[in-house]
Amino acid sequence: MHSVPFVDSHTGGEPTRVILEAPFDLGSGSLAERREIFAAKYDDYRRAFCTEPRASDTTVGALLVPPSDPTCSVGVIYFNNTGYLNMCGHGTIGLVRTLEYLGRLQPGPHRIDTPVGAVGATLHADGRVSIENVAAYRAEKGFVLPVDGLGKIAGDIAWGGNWFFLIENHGLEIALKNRDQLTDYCLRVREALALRSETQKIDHIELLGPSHVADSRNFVLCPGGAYDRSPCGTGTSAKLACLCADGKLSPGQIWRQESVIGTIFEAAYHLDRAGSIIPTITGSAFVNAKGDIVLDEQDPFQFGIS
Ligand code: PYC
Repeated sequence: MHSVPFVDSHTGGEPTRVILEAPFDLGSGSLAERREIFAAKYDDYRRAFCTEPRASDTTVGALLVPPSDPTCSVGVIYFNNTGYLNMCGHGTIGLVRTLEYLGRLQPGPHRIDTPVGAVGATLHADGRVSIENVAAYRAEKGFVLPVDGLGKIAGDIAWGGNWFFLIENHGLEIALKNRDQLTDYCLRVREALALRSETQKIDHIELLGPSHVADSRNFVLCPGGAYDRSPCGTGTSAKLACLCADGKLSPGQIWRQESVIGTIFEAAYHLDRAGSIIPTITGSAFVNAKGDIVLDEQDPFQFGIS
């Protein structure tokens, strides 16, 4: 039997489980290289941390590792019930609050290494956290996709730390009562994207609609099949890239993105010296559990149900 310490939090309703000590050695390569080793040799542990009976399809795991970028104080590899993420906005907000809870980080600016590059993270005195994400961009506007049962759907393809297909004209109300219908719609779109070599990499689907309290409300289907309870940090970054490309949001202008459950991220972007869009996403997270993952050799489901 062995045990692995963790701390759980939620960011706008979306859970993050920070694994404090890897029970295996990933070497000292880049975070992208270490993520490959995690996937190739230790994927059992991903399932142990993120699937039933210990967790669910909403859980995003965050493995804390030493950074490879010397400007960062920590490194993190994100994963879920089905695989690995590139970056995770809500997860990074949760990670910062977890490190504060553990007394490992104070209010102020920090840098965190991820498989897609270093991100900035500022812990504010009131407990909110701002993430300065990797550069975001729109790769294609108005990509037309034939979808089984839905006809031709047009959407934008954008990168915000993960790949997104963003759809405005879906004809559905973005409301929690419609979550099954919204999930079914997104699953069909994702299946259609997966059939085409040029869009296979897109694993997040984001539906956008009007909000009564913010600039927009979204429904984001995550790769594991669950919808994001938060407004999705990387999805909001992808949305900012589209707004900037359409000339609808200027640098520094605030964009308030509401999630399908009513939680809000405040977002803005600046342009770096190369002219790339650097999104900043601000939100709140709360630590809500801590403990040890216990791996018992006698347990047929010690590495999850799969
Ligand atoms: O906040 O970037 C995010 C995210 C990705 C998947 C779930 N949340």
